[in-house]
Amino acid sequence: MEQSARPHGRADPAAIGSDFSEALIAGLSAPQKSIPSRFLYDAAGSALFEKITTLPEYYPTRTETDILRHQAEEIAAIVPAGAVLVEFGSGSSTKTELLLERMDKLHAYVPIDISSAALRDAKARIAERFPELLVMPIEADFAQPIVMPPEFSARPLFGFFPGSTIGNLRPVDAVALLASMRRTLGPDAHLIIGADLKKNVRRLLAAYDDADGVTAAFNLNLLVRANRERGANFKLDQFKHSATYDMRNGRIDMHLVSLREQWVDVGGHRFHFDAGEQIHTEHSHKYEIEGFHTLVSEAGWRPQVVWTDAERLFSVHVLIADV
Ligand code: AVJ
Repeated sequence: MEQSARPHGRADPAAIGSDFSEALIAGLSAPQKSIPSRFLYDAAGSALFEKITTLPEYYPTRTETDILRHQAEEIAAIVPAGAVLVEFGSGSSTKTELLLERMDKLHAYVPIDISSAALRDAKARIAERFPELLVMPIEADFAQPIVMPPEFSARPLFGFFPGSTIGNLRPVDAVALLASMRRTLGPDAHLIIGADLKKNVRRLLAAYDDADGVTAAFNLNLLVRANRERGANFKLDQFKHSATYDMRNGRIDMHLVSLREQWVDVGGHRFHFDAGEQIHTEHSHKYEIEGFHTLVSEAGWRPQVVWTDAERLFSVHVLIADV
């Protein structure tokens, strides 16, 4: 909200806090309780997610990184000289370096993230490693429309949206986001995007409910955060992590399950939980390549290339803006 009005400015921490407050109250007041998945990523949550990416069960990060490493040369060949690489939700920008290594004719790199700390660290590291490259971070929520710096408007823009983050959105919302990215990037744009693939259900469930309980801690951190930031009194041992696969919608659903009947206070509101009642916390959609192609087409993108790994666990697509 605030961020979109000032795409180059600082996000207002108070606005972000009240955003969490409002989302929490609204989400817990609905008949099906929920907390939006974007709130998983405070400092502690981001650190837990980084740990998830190294777990043996969590194949997406490692597999996508391997695909990008293998195809970096080919991707770089598609990017015209003088282009600008725009990354949506750049975080630590680790995967980006694999591409930047090959893109020696790139004019600028524009990482977009809501975390000013992540942007500062990424900018310092990348500027040091690629001294010729102009790095121009934008502190913003990529889910909001973003205005590119006008000096880039005549240049070919290359979007980069790895991590299968698109999978967190319901298909209608995914189409809306992809269409908004197309508007942000302009008429001659490309988009490199990662999408997790449908596979054996046991493998999927293990990736979202690992043996060490890191994903459980990542999910429960939402309640830790509500207690710390919003003065809530969730008892952490009275909720448990759950991950299930919804076959019909082709997605993993994460929930926090109340282990007994209880009341919880959150910022002056009281919420009742039945024993076994669930708070929905994340969707993670899995695609077939054809289905993903249909989805991107609805948002005005044309599939140009797709790469997968030998086990067909994950897919990386290059899309072109349709005229
Ligand atoms: C960061 C959205 C790709 O859906 O796999 C990891 C987040 N959730 N384990 C995903 C996540 C549980 C992740 N994404």
